[in-house]
Amino acid sequence: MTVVTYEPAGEIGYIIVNNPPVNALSAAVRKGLADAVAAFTADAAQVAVLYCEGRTFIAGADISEFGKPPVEPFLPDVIDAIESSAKPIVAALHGTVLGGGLEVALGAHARVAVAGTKVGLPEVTLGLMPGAGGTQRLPRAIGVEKAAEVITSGRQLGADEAVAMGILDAVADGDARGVGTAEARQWLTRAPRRLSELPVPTIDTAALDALRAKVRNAARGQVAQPRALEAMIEGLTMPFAEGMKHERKAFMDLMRTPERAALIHAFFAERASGTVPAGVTPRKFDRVGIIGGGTMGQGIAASALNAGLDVTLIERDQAAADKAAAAIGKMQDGAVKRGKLAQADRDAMMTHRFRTATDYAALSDVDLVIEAVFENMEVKQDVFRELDRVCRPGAVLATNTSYLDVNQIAQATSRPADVIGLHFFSPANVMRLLEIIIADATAQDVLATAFALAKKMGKIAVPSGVCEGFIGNRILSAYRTAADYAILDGASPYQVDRAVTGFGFPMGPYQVGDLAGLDIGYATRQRKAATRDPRERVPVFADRLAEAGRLGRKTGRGDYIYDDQSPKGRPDPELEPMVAEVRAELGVTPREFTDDEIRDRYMAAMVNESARILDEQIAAKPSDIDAVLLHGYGFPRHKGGPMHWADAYGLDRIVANIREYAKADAYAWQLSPLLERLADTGGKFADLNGGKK
Ligand code: T1G
Repeated sequence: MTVVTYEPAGEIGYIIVNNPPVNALSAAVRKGLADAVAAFTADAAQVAVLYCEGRTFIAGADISEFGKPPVEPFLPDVIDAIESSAKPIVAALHGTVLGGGLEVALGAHARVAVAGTKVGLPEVTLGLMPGAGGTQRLPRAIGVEKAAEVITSGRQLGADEAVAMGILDAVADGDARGVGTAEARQWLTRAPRRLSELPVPTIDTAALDALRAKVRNAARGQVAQPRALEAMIEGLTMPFAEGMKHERKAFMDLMRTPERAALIHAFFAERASGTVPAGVTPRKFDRVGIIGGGTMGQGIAASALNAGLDVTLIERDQAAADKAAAAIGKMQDGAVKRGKLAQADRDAMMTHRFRTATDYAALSDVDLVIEAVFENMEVKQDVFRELDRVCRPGAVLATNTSYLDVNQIAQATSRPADVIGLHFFSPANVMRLLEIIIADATAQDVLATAFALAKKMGKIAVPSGVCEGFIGNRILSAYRTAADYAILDGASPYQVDRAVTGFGFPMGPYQVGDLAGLDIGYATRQRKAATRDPRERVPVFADRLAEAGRLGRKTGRGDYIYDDQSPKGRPDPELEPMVAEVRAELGVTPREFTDDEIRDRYMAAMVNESARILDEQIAAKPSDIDAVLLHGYGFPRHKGGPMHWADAYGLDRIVANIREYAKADAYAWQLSPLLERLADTGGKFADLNGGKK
């Protein structure tokens, strides 16, 4: 397929890119652009319009080419050919013009956009930096400080902001070809205007130092942001051509970093997880019923409303229904304040697409119901028996349970094929992760409906089989237990949190526990006590805290103390003596831990449980587990997720660690046969991703 064509049309010629799905700058597109510029040069046309077919102007370099040997023509050379043209080339933009796409536009002599277009240089989010002139042309167009902010944040800018900044010349209504043609007519008698020929703007060193500090703080262990900033500044001290070479060298250095490999892995992992089963048509899901107006029900309702769906929320009485409605309205008011939602749209949504009821009969014609009531099997089974009675045939019946057996819930109905699990993460209108729990009887078109709902909601959908905790919470339980055992053996919760945040997590397990509430873990341990294997060690200190009413932030004390003096929590001097007392009761002689050992144990537990989940086919592939940990549990994105990290760290090292730990506690450290097999054969988790990009 021809991905770039040149269309002569009298005094204005058209360079048209058509490389679905996002006009990425593959080798063929780069070659096609170079050929099209040559054809324009030879043509009688006075001005050319460069635009794209499909949903967006060029959205960047072709990420699937990264890590492979680079193929000519290289992008900087193609952009140089565009900018060097003796006749003006107008870039007409639409969609999301990102990375190399914006760099191509910066090489053109004018840049106009269709209303609604977004632009950006997101390379740092991939562990890279602009590598085709972005760090040298953008500062010449908008000044150093603004260019530095755009490049190191990697954020997307709306067209109006981009015009105000000087990145774009104009925004207009219409389609790209039309908007570009109108602009081209203004250039019929003008000479090309080249950004590379503009003088280097002065650099305010004070502002720059402030930005350097901000970038260092924000980057938190990442290398791309600081490197991009320094490469830009250094390049600007050189003539343009030298600056370009300097940029390219820095770009290629970053291309070789493990952070870049991890971030590209994460990019594809989150896109490879939730695909609709081939050839299966999803059922309708325009009208959604939600059972339960608590925190989860409210968040799910807001997410469904934001996706354009019609929502009926059921609560047990009018007061509870009104409270839920008020809370959802407030969430949408927040979206209006943040500029994410127009007031009129907010009012229309809450008036026409949202309602509450206290009688299940209100659900008689909905297409899909999401139950979000108390996490108790009997309560949920009662709800599903009622749904089975009132919902129309073919309605999808979903539970938001975070760990209960979806098969048992399905068996409470006469239509188990219509039952599925949709495990949202709180707050459900913010967190993108959605675990789709496939029960034994779940029909394929019900599964397809769940994936289609997730896509409409902008969720990252990951399929999971039925087990306690599904994928994320089951793995969380494993690495949380490893942390608790380190405490029993001598470490402090504060050291564990420091070691884990030092690895890159935003919070450690004890900070997370205090936030979620220590009563949750306590209730789980109580629930399991009767069937617990006697070899399993119990974090008695955690029970002591809960039994003392120290439940974390919500009671002002948990593992940390929370008060006006330290709203984010400070260590509690009473904690370590209490833990020491527990160790004495258990006859444990405490020992020192290094942060590295804590991290190794934490990660070994995470990887080992992940391998078990893969072996039991609860998760479909390792990159799905990465997507879950990245989007639901704060795993540092520049490490790619536990599976990608484990491959880089070395499966043989992890297996050796587990075998060492098992000498002291064989029950806790039972090595996954899959992990052992991979390590023994030099395999990697990546080998199990089914060839996905
Ligand atoms: N390269 C290859 N494939 C890409 C791609 C890219 N840049 N962007 C998207 N895709 C694929 C994606 O994998 C998916 O494939 C499909 O397109 C739809 O994507 C030189 C070096 C553009 C905002 O970082 O942010 O330029 O799963 O599901 O939600 O300095 O894709 O269908 O097979 O995300 O509508 C800079 C990355 C690269 C943009 C669209 N560019 N992409 O979002 O669709 S580095 C980026 C996005 C660079 C230069 C440097 C989003 C999107 P499949 P999607 P979407």
